[in-house]
Amino acid sequence: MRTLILGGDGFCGWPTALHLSACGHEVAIVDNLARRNADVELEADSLTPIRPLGTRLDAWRELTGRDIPFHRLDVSQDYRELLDLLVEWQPDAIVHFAEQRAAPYSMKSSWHKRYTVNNNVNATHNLLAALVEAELDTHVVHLGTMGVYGYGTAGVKIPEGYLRVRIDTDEGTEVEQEILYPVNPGSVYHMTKTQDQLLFAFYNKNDGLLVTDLHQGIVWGTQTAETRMDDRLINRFDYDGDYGTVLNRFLMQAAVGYPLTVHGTGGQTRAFIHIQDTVRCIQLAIENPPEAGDRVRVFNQMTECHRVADLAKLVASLTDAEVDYVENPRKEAAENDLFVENRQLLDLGLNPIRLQDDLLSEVTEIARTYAPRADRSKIPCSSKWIQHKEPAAPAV
Ligand code: NAD
Ligand code: USQ
Repeated sequence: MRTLILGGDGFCGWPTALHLSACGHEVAIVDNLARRNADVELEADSLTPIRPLGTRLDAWRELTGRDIPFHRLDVSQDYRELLDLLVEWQPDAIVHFAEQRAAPYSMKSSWHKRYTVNNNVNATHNLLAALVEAELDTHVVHLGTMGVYGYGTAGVKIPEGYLRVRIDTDEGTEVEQEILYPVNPGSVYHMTKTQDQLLFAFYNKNDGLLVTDLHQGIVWGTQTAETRMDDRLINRFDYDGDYGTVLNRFLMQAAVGYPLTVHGTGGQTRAFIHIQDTVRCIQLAIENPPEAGDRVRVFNQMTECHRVADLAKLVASLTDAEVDYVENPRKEAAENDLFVENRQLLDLGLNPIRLQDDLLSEVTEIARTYAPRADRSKIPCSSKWIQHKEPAAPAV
């Protein structure tokens, strides 16, 4: 299969490109290196020493004999180049990771809000418009987020994308329908993923585009079977206050002796998945495409739910780290329960890696090994959901 990876230099995209290449797919990468540029802007860096993309690709060719071409273009802006590439390369599947993915980064300022909306919504729309113009029936596999649903569940499992509802008609009868699960984003970033859903629904209805939207939980871990093959293939590990996600941050904080930064009471419950399972899920989605005429297919790509405070306690028990309950910079529920339906990927053959089984190796293999590269000043979360104005000076 010919598979194009948009955002193939990123945390999820790079190991996915290698995994699909190892599985025999003909793979090409598109990326504009925006994520590496954000590190320059934030004066932050991956905990792991990631190599330039050219070095990564040379190493993969040297180790496996497999070539992964790289096209540097901005999916949200370089429409003509994207269209030409699709017409020339005729991919069977496109995995779309090419979005700004950090909630705190998306809330830093009006510039960051506008950048995130322009980048994410236009990238998705350009891809869909280009597929129609190129007259391709390529399967689009998009990385969405569990955050489109919000994290409250009224005691029922969050279904995979669609909700069955009953509505009273004016005639006093009842009609039943399936609708997209009502959205409830908690950041500008998460909001762009809810906009993506509407774009997919429209292009699926109007043009019959084949789309699988993977509503993924928080990805933890670093390495996959392929990125472990050589130091030059190592995956990125974000730990800074904007891009670092909660569990990987706790692992790194434990390794450098920084008290674990639990926001508020840590009552927030979230869905998680290991990076090795991420690449496996994407393979399963690509190799089992929807049929022509199918509506947008939604899979909940997560394997387990945990409360943030419990994760902190678990990491502390493995490492002797201290736990610090800091003021929550976000506007989010102090506590929530979360129950998620994830049958479809399990039925396709996903065999999840459990957090309990792999957490310790992540601490020793990655967090402790690269701890000397850490910059402690980049750990605090400085992006606040509400920018408090200075109180007005008292009238005299
Ligand atoms: P990342 O920032 O590491 O990777 C995204 C890649 O896309 C980067 O290499 C970036 O340079 C590229 N990119 C961004 N905008 C682009 C554009 N306009 N044109 C071309 N390339 C562009 O993020 P990630 O963690 O790999 O996440 C990938 C996707 O998975 C995102 O869409 C994210 O929303 C989703 N996701 C991630 C997680 C997670 O925990 N990391 C969880 C759920 C969903
Ligand atoms: N949190 C802490 N301490 C920290 C960092 C975070 O308590 O040091 C808390 C946050 O307040 C939040 C929870 O942990 O309640 C998760 O935060 P996160 O930064 O790990 O995850 P989030 O912002 O939701 O975003 C990440 C990815 C995003 C993806 C999303 C999946 O960056 O791309 O879409 O996870 S989900 O959370 O399921 O929506």
